[in-house]
Amino acid sequence: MADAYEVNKDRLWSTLQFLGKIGQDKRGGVTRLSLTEPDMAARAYVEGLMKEAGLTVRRDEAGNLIGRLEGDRPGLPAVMTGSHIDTVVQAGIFDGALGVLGGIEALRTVKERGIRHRHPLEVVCFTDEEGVRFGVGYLGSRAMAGAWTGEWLDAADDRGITLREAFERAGLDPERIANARREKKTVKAYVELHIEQGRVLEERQAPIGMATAIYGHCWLRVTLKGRADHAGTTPMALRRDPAAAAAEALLAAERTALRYGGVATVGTMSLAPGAINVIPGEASFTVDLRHDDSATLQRMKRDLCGEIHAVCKRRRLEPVIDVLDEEAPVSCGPAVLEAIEQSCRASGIPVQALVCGAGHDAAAIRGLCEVGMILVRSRDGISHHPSEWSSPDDCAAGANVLLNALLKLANRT
Ligand code: HGY
Ligand code: MN
Ligand code: MN
Repeated sequence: MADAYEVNKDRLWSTLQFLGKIGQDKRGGVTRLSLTEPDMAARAYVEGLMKEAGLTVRRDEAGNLIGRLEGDRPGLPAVMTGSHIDTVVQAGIFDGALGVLGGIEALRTVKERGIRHRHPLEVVCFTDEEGVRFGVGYLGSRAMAGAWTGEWLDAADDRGITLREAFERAGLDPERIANARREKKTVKAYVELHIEQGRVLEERQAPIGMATAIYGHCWLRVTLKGRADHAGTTPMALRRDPAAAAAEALLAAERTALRYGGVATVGTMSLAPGAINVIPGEASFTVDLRHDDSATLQRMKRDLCGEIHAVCKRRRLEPVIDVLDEEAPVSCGPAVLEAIEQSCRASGIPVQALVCGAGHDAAAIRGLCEVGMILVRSRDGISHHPSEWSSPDDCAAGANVLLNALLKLANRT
């Protein structure tokens, strides 16, 4: 086996640019929320690319697109790669897309070059990794790993469309999503290529990184109910103002993150009824808590909820705190780490180990097999933003490391 195979860099870059035009948002960036029309158009493009690459393609009950290349021993468990093409709002064009298109490019290169491999190779385009539309992420990867729960089907987006309806409109049967579950014996390992979305690699002047662990997250929706009233005639001492309480809660989230060395984000907030001269009756906001240690993440959640309740007691408000989504931190597996390290060395790329602050489908697939991640440098560390960017050279370098890591895993029993 050659030391280090290389993908077709220009072809990878042109597919990234083409996919990046699907779901362009007139406010800037791309918006391809899960199972919306732009997402479905992007899926059709990806399915066509998988077929063009000579892969057998199937869509599982969760809508995951799975491109497969049989190996010399079809009965062996698959070595899998993949990622997502759904995005956040006004996103960049690399988040998730690089992992799906880089995986297709890697398998296409194996096919074109007739490179032998024992285990089957698969590339997966997972359904709804981001969770932005319905408040629950990793839907496709969790379904594949057997962690699907039907409760999610009643989650609704901001137009009141439920996840159930969205699956039905996409031609999927909501009652059969759990059947996407795969047996552990059918998958050997999973390696995901993804942009770093942070600034560590740029600070180290390194094009490629290897994740050793992936942060866990806890998503909360907090609703504070007070009493709407007149902005002019209501004395400050008589107010039950949820907006002021929300401001205290936001600062409590920031303090909690700093106290535990994690991160906390309030990314959405709304006030009702929402008029300049009306004291709000209700404030609603979400909190995204993250840490690379499970027990610490739970302490962050417990502390913050306690502080919110204390603020509300003092201000005579009623808090409702819903846990929307939780995923524990995961460690990357030794066999995958070794394959990535060897693959970096074969390409003459220094190995840069780092913990991944962003969440990925790999965290859910850890329930199925060993996982690992190859990270590609992000310019200025920016992501979830239209100016998210990685260079053609770095993207190709990441896909080359992926290609050779997959082959190493697929040629060992
Ligand atoms: O939120 C995340 O870290 C990822 O983009 N889903
Ligand atoms: Mn993302
Ligand atoms: Mn992503």
